[in-house]
Amino acid sequence: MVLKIGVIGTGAIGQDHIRRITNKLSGGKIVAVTDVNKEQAKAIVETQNLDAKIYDDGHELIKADDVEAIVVTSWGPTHEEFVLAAIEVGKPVFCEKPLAITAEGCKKIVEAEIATGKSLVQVGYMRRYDTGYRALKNVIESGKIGEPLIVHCAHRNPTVPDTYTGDMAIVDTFIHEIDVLRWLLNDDYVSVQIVAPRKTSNALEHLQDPLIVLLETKQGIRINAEIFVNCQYGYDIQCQVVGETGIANLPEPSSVVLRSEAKLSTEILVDWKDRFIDSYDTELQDWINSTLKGEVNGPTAWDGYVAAVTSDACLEAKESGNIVPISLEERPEFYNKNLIVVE
Ligand code: NAI
Ligand code: NAD
Ligand code: ISE
Repeated sequence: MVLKIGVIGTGAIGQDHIRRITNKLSGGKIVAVTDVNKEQAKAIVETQNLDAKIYDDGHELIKADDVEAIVVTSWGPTHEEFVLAAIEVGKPVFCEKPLAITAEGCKKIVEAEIATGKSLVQVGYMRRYDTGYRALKNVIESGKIGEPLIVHCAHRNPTVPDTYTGDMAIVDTFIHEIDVLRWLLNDDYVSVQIVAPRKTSNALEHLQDPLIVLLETKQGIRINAEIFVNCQYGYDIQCQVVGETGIANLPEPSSVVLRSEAKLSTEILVDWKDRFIDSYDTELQDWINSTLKGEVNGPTAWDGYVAAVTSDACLEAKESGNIVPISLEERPEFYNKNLIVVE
């Protein structure tokens, strides 16, 4: 069986997802695309030789009879309307992060999905599919380092475009840590504080970069995370868990160890596309497979909502400098069946 997919947003990641579904993965076929930049949508249809119709807008694509499932890869602020429209017609939807840019928007999606009684939404938090994060989770759960006490992490991008706003450090960048750390620790957050160190001279005028985020979890685990989006030297994701009896580090991406010119060195990646390339493949293959079975196996709309509640609190903490509480309601029963299993 082949899942007929429509893609909304043919920018950087939309094109990547189209290429992987078309050339690398099995069980999915791109039958429809749309983008506010129509030329860009046409270009991907041509270069990939897709047998796909180009729609004028996302809503027409969602309603099209031959579109069975939707991938939303347009800009973050547009996600909410497209996911709600897909739910309204009962079609499964894979939405890139963030699910919506506010907790209120995500809540509407959660309520609409529950009202249909069907699991329809998966959010693009691909780090849960990363072999490194999965290995780290297995170590924590094996008890080899005792109970986790502290987590040190860093999310570093070499540079960001001029369009990158101050809030994007949280809603676009740090949102990955927000999701993956609660999954890794099997915990939720209770408070956040954000402090600003000396600003790098490489950041644009409007941007405070880097930032240090201090999160506390329900179990009392303390997380300190650096967000540094103009670090220049590479795309670098670090995560170290300090436990009662040992320390566990996220594995570095594999790279040839080079002895040359009196140096022992390994390369550092520079692009997010390469760092998590395998995770995107695994994530979308899992989405296609589970969608064909009428299930959602990956991060749910509830996970998207929790990430947004947390990122709202982070934005407040960034603005005020205060310790901001994070309060969540109980997870609805509807989402208990979707808990991802790590092999
Ligand atoms: P992009 O700017 O390259 O692409 C977005 C595309 O969406 C553009 O082509 C734009 O014209 C189109 N678009 C915007 N609004 C639209 C609308 N209403 N209807 C149709 N098309 C519309 O951005 P990029 O980097 O591809 O990011 C897209 C999304 O993917 C964002 O939500 C971002 O957070 C997420 N993303 C996720 C990553 C991950 O690691 N999971 C990595 C990069 C992006
Ligand atoms: P992008 O700007 O390259 O692409 C976005 C595309 O959406 C653009 O082509 C734009 O024209 C189109 N678009 C915007 N509004 C639209 C609309 N209403 N209808 C149709 N098309 C519309 O951005 P990107 O880097 O591809 O990011 C897209 C999304 O993917 C973002 O939500 C981003 O957070 C997410 N993303 C996730 C990861 C990840 O690691 N999971 C990485 C990058 C981006
Ligand atoms: C981008 O949208 C991503 O999702 C990348 O993973 C992240 O590193 C980057 O900072 C975001 O802008």
